[in-house]
Amino acid sequence: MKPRYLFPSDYMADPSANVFNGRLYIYPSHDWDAGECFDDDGGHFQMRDYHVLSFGDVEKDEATDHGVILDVDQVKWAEKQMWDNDVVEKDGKYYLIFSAKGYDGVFHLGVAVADKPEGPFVPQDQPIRGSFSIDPSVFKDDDGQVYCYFGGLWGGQLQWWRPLPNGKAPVLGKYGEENGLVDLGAAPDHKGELFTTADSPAINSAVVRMSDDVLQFAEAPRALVVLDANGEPMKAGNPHRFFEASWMHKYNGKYYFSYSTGDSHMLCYAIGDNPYGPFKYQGVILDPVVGWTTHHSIVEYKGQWYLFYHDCVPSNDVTHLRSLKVQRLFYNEDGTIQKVINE
Ligand code: FUB
Repeated sequence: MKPRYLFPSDYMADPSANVFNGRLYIYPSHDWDAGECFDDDGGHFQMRDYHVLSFGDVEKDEATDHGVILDVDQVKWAEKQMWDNDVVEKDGKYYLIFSAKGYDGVFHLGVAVADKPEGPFVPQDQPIRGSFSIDPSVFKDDDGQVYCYFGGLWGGQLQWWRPLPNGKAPVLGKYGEENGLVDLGAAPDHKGELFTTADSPAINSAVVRMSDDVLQFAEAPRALVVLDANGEPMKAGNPHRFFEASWMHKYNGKYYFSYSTGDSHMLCYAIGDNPYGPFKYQGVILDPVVGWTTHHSIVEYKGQWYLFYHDCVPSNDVTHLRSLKVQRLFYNEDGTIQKVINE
């Protein structure tokens, strides 16, 4: 199968693919050019709403666009920048977990609930207590527990977080020890090593178990550690270190954490034995595509595994306007993922 653009009639990105009731649903970010100039913090990504797309045959069918499922004007706490989202089903309800910037200038995660995968989704009045940063991916394990993986550097503000010791309850607030957010002030130079040196441990993504009603964190977020080939936490100077776009899937009983390396533009993955890790780095799934960002999801549908991602070839606007793509994904016998070639 050649890589396939999934929705040529509009610009969308950050595809979170899920199979609900035997049908494939994609929850993307909805790109548009709001006239904001490009900056390294993603200030040009001024997305306002989410659509959901669905497919019977994802290799052949045109997307069914179910329309707007949530608009920033419906969300009391969110001012702007409706970035990546994902949906999980629990006990017959569908929970959209999304990232947006609040009136406090901080990215938080919110929840909106629906009776059907295509919505309508009704948002909660407040963000998740103690939530921060961007790019939530929600994963339901075989025992029914739901975990949220999230975080993004630079404009995604993950560098403001310092993980709390396990067991401390998160508290809503901008900064302070209670929720693990530390005010580091304005980043002096994002292209530096983010308040660390190349030999310091990389800044980790976050993982947290959700409450049974999927509306709150059930615990304080924990650091998700990716180990390098030496079994050491990956270093900040490693081009394969985490940056954003967390995704979790399970294959043959193992936990596969995949992510974007951001400024080095790769999709990479690591394997662990449980939802919290640690995860051992395995390799690159996708080399850099045309565009400033890379983002993805991995899902099995009708007996075939797929990689969903985006690039900027159709728009030729490498910063603002991204297009959704799909391609088949294969495993080797030892459980490693075969690199996907984008051509
Ligand atoms: O879509 C806005 C941001 O761009 C996402 O949150 C990042 O993962 C990157 O794709």
